Amino acid sequence: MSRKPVVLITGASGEIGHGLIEALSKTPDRPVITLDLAPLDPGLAGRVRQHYVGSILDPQLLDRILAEYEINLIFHLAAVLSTRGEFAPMTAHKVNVEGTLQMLEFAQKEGESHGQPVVFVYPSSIAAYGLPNLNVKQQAGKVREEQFNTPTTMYGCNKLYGELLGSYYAGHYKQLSIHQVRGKVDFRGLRFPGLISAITAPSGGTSDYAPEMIHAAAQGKPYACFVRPDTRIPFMAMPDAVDSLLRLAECPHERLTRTVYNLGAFSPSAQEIHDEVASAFPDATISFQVDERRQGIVDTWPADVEDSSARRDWGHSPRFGFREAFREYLIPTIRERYAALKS
Ligand code: AKB
Repeated sequence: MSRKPVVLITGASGEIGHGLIEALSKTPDRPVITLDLAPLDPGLAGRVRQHYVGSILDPQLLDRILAEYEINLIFHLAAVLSTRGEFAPMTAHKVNVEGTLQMLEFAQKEGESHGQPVVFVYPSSIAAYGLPNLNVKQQAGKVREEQFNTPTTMYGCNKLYGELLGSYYAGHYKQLSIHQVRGKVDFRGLRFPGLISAITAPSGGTSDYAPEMIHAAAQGKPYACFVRPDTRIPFMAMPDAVDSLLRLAECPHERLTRTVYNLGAFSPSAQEIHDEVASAFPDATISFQVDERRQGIVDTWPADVEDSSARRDWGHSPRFGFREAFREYLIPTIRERYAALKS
């Protein structure tokens, strides 16, 4: 009996999943199956072949999926983000590390069963960095992949280890075994900056102040930004994040020179984000009420990242800079969305 070839997305009900499902559904020759603890948004459910409500930590569920489908591409999006992870570090470890390990083992079994490497796309994060203090952050400029790999959050530690696990599965899995079982997982990681979507609002992250500020202003709600106005970290508009996932997934393996890539797009301060939002929504009430503990996390993340490897190897090329992201994507789409919800 032959299994059906599909793409698998874990954590599909989250922010990235939303955009990714929409993009993948435009190429019907690549059917998608999804897995998440939550049901899919009704607007997306019709775009996937099958949605499994369940956990990446449930081996029986993974076995069922393996029995039914032939999977050659996995987008492993399921994760507990940096703020939530500090309230529940054991849960973060379970989902982010044990869950990733289960999914890598799943990819290995899939690869062994159909004989082809399974491309495993893994969103990592700027949280994988840990700069020791603000002085070093200001001096560091654009941080390269191998610098400051000393994260201070549970999520950052989990993501960095997830990258290492992926490299292990890709290059050294069971290296002492007499039978050659290596090379069945083609692991590809991207260190995303903070992401901003016009369609969905994030939850559980520490870069959330940017999207929260815009979504609050568009709904006429007051917003207290929890970081200082001079805080600077890299951000990216969601369509560029989705585009980069697809580009990296499609890139021929021989063109890749690393297993994990930095991705940059724009790097505004919180004050610059405030100014852009306030000029689009002049009635917005935005204040700065610094939460020192969340500020402490953002201060360990780089102000900008060096992403020339991604640009050279697989053509990372974000469409939106700071002003375009706001003026051509975020503001018009968010306006339209909340106007439609009102009517
Ligand atoms: C978070 O804030 O935890 C995430 C991230 C930067 O990975 N958005």
